[in-house]
Amino acid sequence: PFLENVVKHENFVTGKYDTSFIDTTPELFLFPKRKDRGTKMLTYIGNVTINGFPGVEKRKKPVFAKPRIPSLQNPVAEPARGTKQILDEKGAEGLVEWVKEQKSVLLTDTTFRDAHQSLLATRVRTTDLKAIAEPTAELLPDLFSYEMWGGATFDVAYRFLKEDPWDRLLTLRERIPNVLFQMLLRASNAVGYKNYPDNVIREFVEKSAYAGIDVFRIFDSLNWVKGMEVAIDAVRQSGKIAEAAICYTGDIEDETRAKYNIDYYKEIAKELEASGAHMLAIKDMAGLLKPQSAYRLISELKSTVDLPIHLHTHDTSGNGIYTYAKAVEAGVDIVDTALSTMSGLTSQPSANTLYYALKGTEREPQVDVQSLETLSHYWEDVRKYYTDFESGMMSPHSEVYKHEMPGGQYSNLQQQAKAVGLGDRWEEVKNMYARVNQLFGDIVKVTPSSKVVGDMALFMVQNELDEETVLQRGEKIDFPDSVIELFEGYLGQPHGGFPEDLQRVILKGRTPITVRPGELLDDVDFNALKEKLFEDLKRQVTSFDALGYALYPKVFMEYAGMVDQFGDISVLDTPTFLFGMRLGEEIEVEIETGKTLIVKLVSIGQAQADGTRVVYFELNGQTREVVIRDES
Ligand code: 3PY
Ligand code: ZN
Repeated sequence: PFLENVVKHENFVTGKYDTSFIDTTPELFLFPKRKDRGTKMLTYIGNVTINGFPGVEKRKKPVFAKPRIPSLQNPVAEPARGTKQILDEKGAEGLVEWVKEQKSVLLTDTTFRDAHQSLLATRVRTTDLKAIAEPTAELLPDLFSYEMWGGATFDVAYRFLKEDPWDRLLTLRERIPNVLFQMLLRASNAVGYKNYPDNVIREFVEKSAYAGIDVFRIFDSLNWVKGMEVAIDAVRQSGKIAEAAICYTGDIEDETRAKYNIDYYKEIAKELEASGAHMLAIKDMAGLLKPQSAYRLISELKSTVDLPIHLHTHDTSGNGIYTYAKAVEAGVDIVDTALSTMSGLTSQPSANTLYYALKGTEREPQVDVQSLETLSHYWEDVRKYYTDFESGMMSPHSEVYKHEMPGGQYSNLQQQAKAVGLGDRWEEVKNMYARVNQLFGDIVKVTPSSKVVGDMALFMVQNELDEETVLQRGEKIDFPDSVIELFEGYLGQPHGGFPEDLQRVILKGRTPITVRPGELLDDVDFNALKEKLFEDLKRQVTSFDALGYALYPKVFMEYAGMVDQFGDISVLDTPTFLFGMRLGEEIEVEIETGKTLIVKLVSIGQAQADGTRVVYFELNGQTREVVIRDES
């Protein structure tokens, strides 16, 4: 009877129990509180089957074809040596020399990071990356790097995928020993949306390097070099490659946008070279770099600095391949591409397509195009799991030259607009985004500054505000927090400063800072933090956990709570993770190497008066029931 009581207790069923549950209902606890791994997993599957997954339209689990995973030519052999070995043997400087000696244009593949950040709201799970990791290492050993971590993947892993981003890095590193791993680092904002103390940045870089990152692409969301110095130094200390990026905005060939002319870019390039960057990246996050401008920009930068140049763009306008072709002609060393079925639109241009564009020229990429096609088949299949996260953009979008929204922001802001009831005013929001940029003095827009512009655009559309009203009646307006922080100087300083009249009404008497925010923030005491986490989580705490908490305290604790409730659900296949199971379906779940559970969904009981349902499974042939609250 006691057992009956506990498992049917509402807080127990819904997982809303903690140790206070024991104190407040001691009578229920005549047996160990913890559910076993199997039951936890069945609870997750039962719950998602009945209640669905956030952001996924609730429907019966579709039937997906098994993704086409190429079999390894030689499963026991190491994949061919690649750039990782060059770095490990010759160090950062040696690798830079090697890059300079290459005649062919080198490629970075972004499929594991920016491609899905830009097409699928960053939702691709580690299990789908892991399944194709070894074939990728074997089939694409000639690439410069795989961009596979950082940017939004870090918080999305904890927040939405309920998995540990560090596990992803370690897991992929184990399977891909031959090609450089690259990440996107938002300088003093790390992989977050605000400035962190310097010691958090240093600790983050050190642990990321330790876990497997080789190339750190470092950018500041206002192109403020001062804000990048700590990160560049930390990367140099770690022996890895500091690839400092200039974010590209405006149009160097457009005289009406003189603020961001060629001299602006050349100046920053020189500053970055002087600050110790090993390589220079042009980060064209919105895809604004037009072909002729690319030719001029790369040519002039090549004669301005002695660093390899790595170009990143998004294919939003449809001009991506043409832009790369012109950049290649001008001598760019490396370009970012994605496998064809994960390319185009807000993602990177297609590697497969670029190969054919350059075939037969002296800069033809050293890559086996058949391998690109084979791997693209896998992604064509896997992408179908994530349809609910597609942006809905179906064709090239040349309007990007007007609104200048980064590829990774487009679908996000659209979601945000829907969430605040502005879904049917999306055209106005895009237009307002461009107007806010001008109101802010024409700033660089990339995470997190782009988010501030987006927040302000939504705020103005929602409150029917225009520029004049903001300036004239701003003293009485409560601006969004992110806008206040930007104008206080907590994201750094924009080129040319903030427009003073606007800054005055936003800050309402507060004094903005002009120093590096990191100079004002207290260091985090990581030892104390680990002790606190040890107390709270009641388990061993790693340096990775401590960093997860330091960057995203609330998100990290929610993630830890989920693991406590459901166990490690990263082991579930993606269709099951997003849709649960069909009646009568049987799946296999490898919960650890060599240990597989066979799960069958047998039936789902009627809703009870208390709003719960009993879900009947077979787990390795044994009947198991879990009680799930039906939220509908
Ligand atoms: C990020 O910071 O996540 C970006 O991809 C910016 O372009
Ligand atoms: Zn990008």
